[in-house]
Parts: sequence; C-alpha cells; structure tokens
Amino acid sequence: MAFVNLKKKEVQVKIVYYGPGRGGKTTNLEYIYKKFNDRIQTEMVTVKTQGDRTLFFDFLPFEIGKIGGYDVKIQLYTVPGQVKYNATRRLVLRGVDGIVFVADSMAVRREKNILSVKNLKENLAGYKKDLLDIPLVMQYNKIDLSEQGISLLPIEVLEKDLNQELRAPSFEASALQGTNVVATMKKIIMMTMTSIQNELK
Ligand SMILES: Nc1nc2c(ncn2[C@@H]2O[C@H](COP(=O)(O)OP(=O)(O)OP(=O)(O)O)[C@@H](O)[C@H]2O)c(=O)[nH]1
Ligand SMILES: [Mg+2]
Repeated sequence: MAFVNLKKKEVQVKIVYYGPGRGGKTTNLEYIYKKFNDRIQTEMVTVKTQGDRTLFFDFLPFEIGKIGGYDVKIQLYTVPGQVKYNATRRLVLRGVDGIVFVADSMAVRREKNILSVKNLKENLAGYKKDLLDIPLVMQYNKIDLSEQGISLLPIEVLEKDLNQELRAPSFEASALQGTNVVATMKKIIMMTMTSIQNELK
C-alpha cells in the first residue's frame, strides 16, 4: 500500500524497475531524467560500481501534480540486476506499488530473463505478495540492436517465456534511444494510481 499522508494530503508511489543485469533499467531512468529535467527538482541518485553496473539502486523522485486533491509524488527505483546482489533487490522491493520488468531482448539473454522473473516472484513471496496482484508492465528492451544484426528474441517467445501467466501490458523498447520509455512509465503510473485508488475506496 502506498504511503499516504492525510495531513499533508500527499501520496507517495513507489515504482521499481526490475530485471536481469545489464538489461537497461538504469538507462530507462537516465532517459526519463534527461527528458523531464525541467520538471524534476531533485537530482537522480545513482550508485555505480566500476563500469556501469548498479551497486545499490538508482532513485528518481518527481511530482506529477494533484489527483483527487492529493499531491502525488512518484519515486522510481532500479534494483541491481547482478545475481549476487539479491539482498539489495529484496530491500528495494519493500513497499513496492508497481513494477516495470525490463527484459533484455537479446537472444543470448533468454535464460537470464526467465531466472529474473522467477527471482522477482521469490522475493515478493518474502513479503507475502504475489506478482499477479501488483501492477506490472513488461518492457522488452534493446530492440534497436536488430539494426546491427544482433539476434533478438521474437516477441512471441518473450511473451511466452515471461508473460504467459502474468498477462501484463508489454512494450518493445529501446531505453538507449528512448523508444517507448515514456510510454512504459506512463502505463505503470496509471495502473498503479488506479490500484491505489481502488484500495482507498
Ligand atoms: N543498444 C542498446 N543498449 C542498451 C539499451 N538499454 C541499455 N543498453 C546498454 O546496456 C548496458 C547496461 O544498461 P544499464 O541500464 O546499466 O543496465 P541495468 O539493467 O541497470 O544493469 P544492472 O545495473 O547491472 O542491473 C549499457 O551499456 C547500456 O548503454 C538499449 O535499449 N539498446
Ligand atoms: Mg543499473
């Protein structure tokens, strides 16, 4: 359940970008940060290891104005995708309101995507939550790579591997070029807000 401050008439919404290492979670947030720079007052917080791997998480807070008389504050997080950082992933998931699963469309990453969904379900189970009950958007990232002759997984395969049971809305995207990055974010914000409003009723 989102953090609601009745006195300040404020709702905090936590959205987590989850997925395998190097899938493009941080790149999604970097694109959003650049694109909405003028509307985002705070810096994007990001802790990276050598190279570009996320060590802890990225954090990007911004406000989307009032809904139903409440100031809505959106907080976007990423988890570190590397297998060894599971304790951090679990921690970042705490109190999550909505999830974007960033899958890597590269054919060589097929198994990593499947394992990451499995890992997400296990970590949610630790909070007695079911992925089927949480607003979720699937993003099939790196579609730009097909232009370079890199073998990508067909959408039908990605849908079957990752989304057959979940049936979440999905987007083909390129976080690097910005294709469908904002569409993904808008969708998850809308779904999450609807879910919170239903809970408040
Ligand atoms: N061609 C292409 N490269 C991408 C895309 N998205 C991300 N990348 C590249 O893939 C690499 C990993 O991207 P990150 O955003 O750091 O991946 P991550 O999911 O945050 O990885 P971890 O922090 O290790 O979990 C970087 O070199 C990005 O530039 C994309 O849509 N297309
Ligand atoms: Mg990252």
